[in-house]
Amino acid sequence: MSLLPGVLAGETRAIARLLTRAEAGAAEAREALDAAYAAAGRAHVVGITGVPGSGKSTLVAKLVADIRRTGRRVAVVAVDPSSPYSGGAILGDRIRMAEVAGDPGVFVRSMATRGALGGLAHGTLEAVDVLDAAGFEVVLIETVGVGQDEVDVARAAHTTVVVSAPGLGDDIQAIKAGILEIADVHVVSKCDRPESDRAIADLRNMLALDLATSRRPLWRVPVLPVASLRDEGIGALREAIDRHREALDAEGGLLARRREIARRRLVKAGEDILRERFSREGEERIAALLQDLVERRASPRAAARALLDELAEGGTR
Ligand SMILES: Nc1nc2c(ncn2[C@@H]2O[C@H](COP(=O)(O)OP(=O)(O)OP(=O)(O)O)[C@@H](O)[C@H]2O)c(=O)[nH]1
Ligand SMILES: [Mg+2]
Repeated sequence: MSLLPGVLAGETRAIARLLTRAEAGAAEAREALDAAYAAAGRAHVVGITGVPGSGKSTLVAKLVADIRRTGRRVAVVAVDPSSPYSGGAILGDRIRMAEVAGDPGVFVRSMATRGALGGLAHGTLEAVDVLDAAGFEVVLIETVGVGQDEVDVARAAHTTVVVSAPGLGDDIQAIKAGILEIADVHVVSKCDRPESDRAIADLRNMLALDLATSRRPLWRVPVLPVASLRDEGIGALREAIDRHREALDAEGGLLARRREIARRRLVKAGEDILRERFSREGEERIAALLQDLVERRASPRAAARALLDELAEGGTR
């Protein structure tokens, strides 16, 4: 049975089922996901990233409640919902504690960190398509900014928020994680703590240096203090996120960003398809080619080419 009509009507159960099937890699989900992609494109996709334990989930729960107060429906996809080494809580718990529990205008989904075949970015963004198609006006993606895959997910958003906590080290952690430059909005979290002034000043200084070489003269990246546990700064963050979307619209940047996201997703999808086919159909052939490689009768590149040609002859899916 197709889940798509239910998804397009925004039915929570149909959405949850399609996401489960997609995550399990069910073949029958493929068509519905392709249709979801076609129906998507209206949501404002916002990436929330930062090092483990920086306060992302706590922030997201508050942000969701604030966005709801503007009347919009909002969905969250959390990748790596809780890293064991950070003391972070599972996002669902935070949401359950927040005032939005039980609200049908809120949908929260945690994704497994990584499928057996890789493809974190691909799967996450397909979940975003489903939620977008289901009529959620804002889709938040929480990712831990630690690896290239996670950064890729954050970059697939229209607006990327980078969260830094004060006092977790002398350097600004975002630099270490290599995510500073992808921020459209910076948040310094846990601003009830005394060290937060220093973190805010450091970030602002860095951005001032950065401004000289900025390729985005029309958008000034703000540094916003937030204290999620005290509900301070959340409204200002929501406004900055909305303003960023408006700025993108106004300067024609949204189309450029959509094209860039589309390009990256196309390449990622291609890589995923290849990886799947290698592991599903290529094992036997790989085993046969290994001896040629070991005995240097073929180079890895030549052998890979031969393998790809064979797989291409085998079908197109
Ligand atoms: N003092 C203070 N602590 C906070 C604040 N926000 C979050 N925390 C604490 O910081 C810790 C991590 O918070 P999370 O929201 O789970 O952080 P996270 O970035 O989602 O963590 P991971 O998902 O594991 O990467 C928890 O102990 C929170 O209670 C805040 O505004 N002030
Ligand atoms: Mg979290």
